[in-house]
Amino acid sequence: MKTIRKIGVVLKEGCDIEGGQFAIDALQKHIPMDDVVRLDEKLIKNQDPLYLDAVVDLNEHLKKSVKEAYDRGEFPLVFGGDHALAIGSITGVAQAEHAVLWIDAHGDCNTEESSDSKRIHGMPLAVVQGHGHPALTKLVDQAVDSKNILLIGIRSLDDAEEALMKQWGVRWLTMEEIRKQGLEWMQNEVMLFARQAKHLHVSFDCDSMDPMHYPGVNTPVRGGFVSEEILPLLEAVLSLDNISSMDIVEYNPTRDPNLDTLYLIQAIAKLLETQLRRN
Ligand SMILES: [Mn+2]
Repeated sequence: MKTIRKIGVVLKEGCDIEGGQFAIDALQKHIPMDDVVRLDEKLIKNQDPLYLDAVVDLNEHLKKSVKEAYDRGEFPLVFGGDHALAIGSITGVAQAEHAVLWIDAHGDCNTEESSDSKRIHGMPLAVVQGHGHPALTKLVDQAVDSKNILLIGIRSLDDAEEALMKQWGVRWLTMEEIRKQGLEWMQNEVMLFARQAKHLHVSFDCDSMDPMHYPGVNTPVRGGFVSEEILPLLEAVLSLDNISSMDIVEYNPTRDPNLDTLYLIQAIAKLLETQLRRN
């Protein structure tokens, strides 16, 4: 079986929301990390896009750490921290025909031009396709082909972002469609997509979940998944032998008083371990 390399990323500067910086400290009490990547404090300064230098530097380090693990035959499992870290977690593994399953309330396909907030955590999926600020796209050795991306759980897209996603040919399933067509339909669509991938990275944003049950996130959006819906899907996806890597992001422990979100993250990490053992 593949060894999992658990990498914690201390990062809130991609979203600039208080509390996210404590995610790894909180998670470490339940999930010991093999490696922790932190920001270079000297580089934290207000910029456009927000905290660009610090986020670039952190992703350079993360990319290296992920790539080293991957090249050793390990499975990089990255915890965070805001979603800007997916730039490093994906560029560290991406090869030709790499596919990405993106589970999120948001599209994360903004560029510094389309974004109103200028927060980099709304940009990582654009960056890994090779779009966006040159300081970010310079991390991309192998761009992910837009046709090899599927987003699910979507219920908050900016207009300009949606136009870009259409233009690039990215496919996404909104929460509205999922509710209308049913969970079985979603699972079939996801499995059709996941099975044809040569290599598959799974990016799990905790805000894909319903904040009524899982409040521990930076940018909650009403009407997400419950665990009974997402765990069976992940169980099926993570059992595929083309799974290369995963990240679990946007945990904010200061908004998780009963640790519901933390226990979900722990359950997903356990699930991955179980499924990799079977492979
Ligand atoms: Mn996200």
